[in-house]
Amino acid sequence: MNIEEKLKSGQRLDYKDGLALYELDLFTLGKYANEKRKALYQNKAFFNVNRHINPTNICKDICKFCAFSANRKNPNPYTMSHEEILNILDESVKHHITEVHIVSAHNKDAGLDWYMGIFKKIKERFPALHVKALTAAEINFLASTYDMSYEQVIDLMIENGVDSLPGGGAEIFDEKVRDYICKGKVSSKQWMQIHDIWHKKGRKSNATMLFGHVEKREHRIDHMMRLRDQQDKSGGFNAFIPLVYQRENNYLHVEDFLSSVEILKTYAISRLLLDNIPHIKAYWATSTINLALMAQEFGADDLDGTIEKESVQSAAGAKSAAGLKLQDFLDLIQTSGYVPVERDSLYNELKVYDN
Ligand code: V47
Repeated sequence: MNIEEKLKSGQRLDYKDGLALYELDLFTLGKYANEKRKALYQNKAFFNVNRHINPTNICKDICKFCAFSANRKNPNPYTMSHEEILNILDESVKHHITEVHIVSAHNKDAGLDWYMGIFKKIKERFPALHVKALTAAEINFLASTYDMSYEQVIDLMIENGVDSLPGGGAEIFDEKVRDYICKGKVSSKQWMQIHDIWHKKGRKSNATMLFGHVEKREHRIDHMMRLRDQQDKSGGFNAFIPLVYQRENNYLHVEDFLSSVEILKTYAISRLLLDNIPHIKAYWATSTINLALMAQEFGADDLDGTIEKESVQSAAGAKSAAGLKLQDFLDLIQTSGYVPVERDSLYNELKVYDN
C-alpha cells in the first residue's frame, strides 16, 4: 500500500509513513491535512487574548539556539520584581486577556519561593486569569536545584495557582541532536515524565518542537511519534506547536534555512500523524503571521494569541516583540477566509467573530 492509499484507508500512520508524507508534493499532502482539519473545526481559526511574560533571562544553561538568555551576545541580564509583573498584568487585563503565559530562564537567584510567590499573587489579584507557566525544563531545573521530586514541584505549582503547562523545552527529542543543541538541559525522557505526572493530576499541557536548525526530517518524525505514544498513555496534550527556528544572535551556526514549503509540510504532517492531539498551533511569532495564516489551510487550527510582548523568539529575530493588536489579528484571520474564534486556554469557545 502506498502512502496515499494508506491515508485513504484511515489506518494509523507509522514512523515510515511520516517520512513518506514528506515525499508527497505540498498540495497533495495539504489536501489530506486540510480534510482532517476541516472535519474537526470547519473554517474556525482559534486564538486567545493572552499576555506573554518572560520574567528573567539569567540562565545556568547554554542552549546554542537561544538568544534570550543573558550572555556575551545579549549582555543585559534582568529579573523582574513581583511588583513589575503585577503592574504589567494590571494593564493587560484592561485588554481583556484571559491567559498569562510565563516562561523564562533557569535562574538560581530567582528561586522556588520567587516563582511560587508570583503565581500566588497573580491568582489572588486576578482569580479568573488562566496561569500557563513553567516549561518542563524549568520544572526540572527547580527540582534539581532544590533537591525535590518533580511531583513535589508540580504539587507546589498547583497549590499556588498554575493551571496549565506550556510546551517549551521539548526542542528535539533525538538524544544526539539534543546533546548538540542543548546539552545539560532537561532530557527527553525527563521532559516526557514531567508531562506524564502533570497529566496524571488531571491537568493539560502543550508540546513544542523546535525545527529548522540541524535536525533532519527523521528527527521531526521521531519527535512526533514519541509525543503520540505519550498522548496514548496520558492524554493531556491540548496542542502541538512546531516552533520555527529563529536564526539571529545565537551560537548555532545554521547554513540552510527551511523553505516555506518544508515548514507547511511539517504542519500538515503533524496534523496527520498526531491523530490523538486535538490542536495544531501555528505560533505566528516563529512562522510569521502570513505563514501561520497559510498553515490554517495545511492542518493548523490555532494561531496562539495577541501575546502583547515577547522576548524569547524576538531576541533571535522574530517580529513578535510587541505582539499583535486584537483588531489586526481579527482582520487578518477574516480576510484569509477563516472565522476567528476566541478560545480560553482549554479551548472552550468564548466568542465567534462570524460577521
Ligand atoms: O522551548 C528558543 C524556543 C521555547 C528559539 O505552550 C526558540 O502554548 C525559535 O514554550 N527560535 C519557549 N524558538 C516558548 C514556548 C511556547 C511558545 C508559544 C506557545 C507555547 C504554548 C509555548 O522557545 C523554547 C525554545 O524551543 N526558542 N530560542 C529560537 N532561536
